[in-house]
Amino acid sequence: MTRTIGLLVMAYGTPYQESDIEPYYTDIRHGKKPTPEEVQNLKDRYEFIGGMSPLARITDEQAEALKDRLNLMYEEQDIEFKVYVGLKHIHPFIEDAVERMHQDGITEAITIVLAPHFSNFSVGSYNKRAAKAAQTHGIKLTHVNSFYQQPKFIQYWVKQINQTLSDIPEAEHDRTVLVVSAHSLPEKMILESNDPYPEQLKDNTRLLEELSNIQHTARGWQSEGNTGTPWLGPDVQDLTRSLKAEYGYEHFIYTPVGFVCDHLEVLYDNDYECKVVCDEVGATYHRPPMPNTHPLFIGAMADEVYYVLTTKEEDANE
Ligand code: FEC
Repeated sequence: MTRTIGLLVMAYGTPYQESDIEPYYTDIRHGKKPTPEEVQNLKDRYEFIGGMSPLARITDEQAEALKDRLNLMYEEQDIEFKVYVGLKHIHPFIEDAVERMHQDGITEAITIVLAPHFSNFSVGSYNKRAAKAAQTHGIKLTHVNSFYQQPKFIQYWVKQINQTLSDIPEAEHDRTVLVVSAHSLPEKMILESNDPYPEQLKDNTRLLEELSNIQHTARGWQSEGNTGTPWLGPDVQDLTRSLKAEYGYEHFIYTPVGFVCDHLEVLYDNDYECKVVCDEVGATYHRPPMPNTHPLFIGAMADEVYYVLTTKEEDANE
């Protein structure tokens, strides 16, 4: 008999239309309404990237592609994955997705967040919500916590970095720097809880440095919020200015590896804000394509799911 495993794919979520922007922002702020100026500022950023974000569409495409890939991998074992998308800040919320799994008679599921690095405040908080909802329905959950170390994930970015480098004249490679970044988080939360997030970005950067043809790398944080408290730094824009001042780099290649697709934080924070700084300091801005549904990226997540499920079954058999 075919064994069915729920595949709960969790992601940040984005407004579907302009009228969703205020409630979405309020949800991000844990129920605290943003001011009209803050809402307008966010509306302007969405407007700048062409209206709404492509995130909703790409999240669904990534989830479908992952399900298809897993079903191929597990075909011979007579296991079928059924996919459910659950979002953090807009419908379908994580809890809605778990509810649908229950209605469909799912009793076991694997969860994955579309974010490669683990922080208690990002992936950890998605997992907690999923676990709480699953518990009420007696669904057994297994979590993928991070997948940045998966060889295919690293291969994806190495390939993109080398491709971008090949568009830069070889004589200028020594004056080219790779800026590897992830979403910033409030520093206090991270430092006080000994969170693995900064260490994982460091390790990710090391792997790219070792395996690609790049000669110079720097690590930075991006898209920080406005909470009046310090966030993890350096911010990629400040970093660009200081690298230019100290080393005189002429080319900046940005790889926001903490994100997995085209969305506001990349299309605005990198493609607009970092580009403005590059223009200002007289350097050339480069940003390789995001993973989206690239087979290496989907393969990396599928391999991590396979690894986690296999390890779990081995543990259960011991
Ligand atoms: O619509 C889109 O295309 C963009 C979606 C989007 C993604 C994303 C990823 C992460 N965030 C993380 C943490 C925070 C913290 C705050 C915060 C604020 C915002 C705002 C928008 C937004 N985030 Fe986000 N984030 C995305 C969108 N994020 C919009 C509100 C306006 C602004 O600050 O720009 C601060 C909350 C506060 O003000 O108190 C903290 C983390 C990630 C990466 C992991 C993940 O995807 O979950 C961490 C995509």
